[in-house]
Amino acid sequence: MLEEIYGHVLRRNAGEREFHQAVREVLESLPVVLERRPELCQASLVERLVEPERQLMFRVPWTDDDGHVHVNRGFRVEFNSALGPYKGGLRFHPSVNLDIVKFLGFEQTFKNALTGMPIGGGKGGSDFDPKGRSDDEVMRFCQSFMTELYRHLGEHTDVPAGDTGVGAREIGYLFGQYRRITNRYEAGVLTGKGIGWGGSHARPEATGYGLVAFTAEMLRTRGEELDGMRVVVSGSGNVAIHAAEKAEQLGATVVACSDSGGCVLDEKGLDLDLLKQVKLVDRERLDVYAERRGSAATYRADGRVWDIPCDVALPSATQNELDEDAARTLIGNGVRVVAEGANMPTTPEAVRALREAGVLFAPGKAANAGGVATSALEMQQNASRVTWSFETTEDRLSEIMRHIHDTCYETADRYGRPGDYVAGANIAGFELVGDAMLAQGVI
Ligand code: NDP
Ligand code: 2IT
Repeated sequence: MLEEIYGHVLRRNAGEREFHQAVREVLESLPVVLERRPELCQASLVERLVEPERQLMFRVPWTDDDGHVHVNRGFRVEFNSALGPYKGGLRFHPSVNLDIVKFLGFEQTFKNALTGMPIGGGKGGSDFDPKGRSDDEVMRFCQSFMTELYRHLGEHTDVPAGDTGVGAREIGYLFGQYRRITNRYEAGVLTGKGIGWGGSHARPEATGYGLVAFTAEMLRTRGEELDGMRVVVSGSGNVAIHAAEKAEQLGATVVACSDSGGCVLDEKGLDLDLLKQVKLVDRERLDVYAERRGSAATYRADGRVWDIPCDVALPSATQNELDEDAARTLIGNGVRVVAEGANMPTTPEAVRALREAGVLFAPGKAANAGGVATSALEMQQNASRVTWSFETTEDRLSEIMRHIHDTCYETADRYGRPGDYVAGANIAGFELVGDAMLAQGVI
């Protein structure tokens, strides 16, 4: 039956390779659970689960600083609302298309379920490239994007946040336009807001911090800890930098990171203040980091970060960035843990190679769920019009990451796949969403 459903997904979503990949990976985990719980394949439940509830695609025209008009495409895929309002980020990157947004929305549905919080799954974005654009251009783009999207949003309907290319600056412009059009101060309609106007402490840090908390939990099952370990992250954006920061706080040395231009090796450990300044404030490339850092760091244009020996690898840039060849190099160099900060960064062949070599592997839908979980904490704070301290919020995040880890670990055990976090995450996420869909009837 699952093969038949997958065949239908291939035909109905022709050419959407990332979406196929994400669906296949989940379906491959399901035979054991459907055998034990046949009610979860009644009423075409799996067929409904792989079909988004709603897919929105719209034109986004905007004017650049020289007066030229550009036409981008906007997307929002509202994938599943069985557990709560659609929730998930917006990605602005030239590679964004319907395929990418659908794979992300599908993953988000299970990820959000694993947090144990009342949020459904969705994702959106645009093929707009913010690189090299002025703040004014980004603002005009965001305003045009929201002028269409606002009618589909609402704190009880659909609540976007950031993702690649969308951070506090973009969320500010998007929120301003939403407030202006609707004449409502509806703080809970977007998350990742600034701290002075409805944002949550620890939301910027949450995905990276949560990723490292999950990694530490995995190591604990083997009686090990991060202290003294050598870590490599890919990417140097929101997720990568905050993962590096938490890993350093726990006593690890983060020796390398990357961006779309190349990677940097810094044997004594990355200078995170400098990295934040270069990447998050100045919006510069990593060669600028290496230049300002002096002799401590080496920059490798087009270099592969996975060639640098490490105990822990945290792919935190983009989908399918860690392939089988990279996995074999990591294994050869003695890697102990690979935990996904990005969404689907490891190819299926690479995941197989890592698992066969006994490397602890954490799928993104579990390991990077700290970001969206803290978004849900932001929604809670907005609903009750309070702001918690950084410490309170981070404590809750740590508790949630422990809960997600234990859920995946115990579910994998319960279904005869001990230590298989991919199976654990997929099965636990499926049971949570599936049970709710079953209870709510054929919709
Ligand atoms: P940012 O935009 O802050 O940073 C992205 C980083 O990845 C940059 O260093 C960028 O390089 C690099 N990158 C992006 N696309 C590519 C590409 N095609 N090839 C090579 N490098 C690339 O994004 P985030 O850190 O927020 O997101 C990173 C990943 O984490 C994404 O997969 C996202 O979906 C996922 N994620 C994000 C969450 C969040 O809360 N922000 C939550 C959970 C997952 P450059 O600077 O050169 O562009
Ligand atoms: O992939 C993700 O989980 C995110 N980009 C965060 C989504 C959110 O709603 O905070």
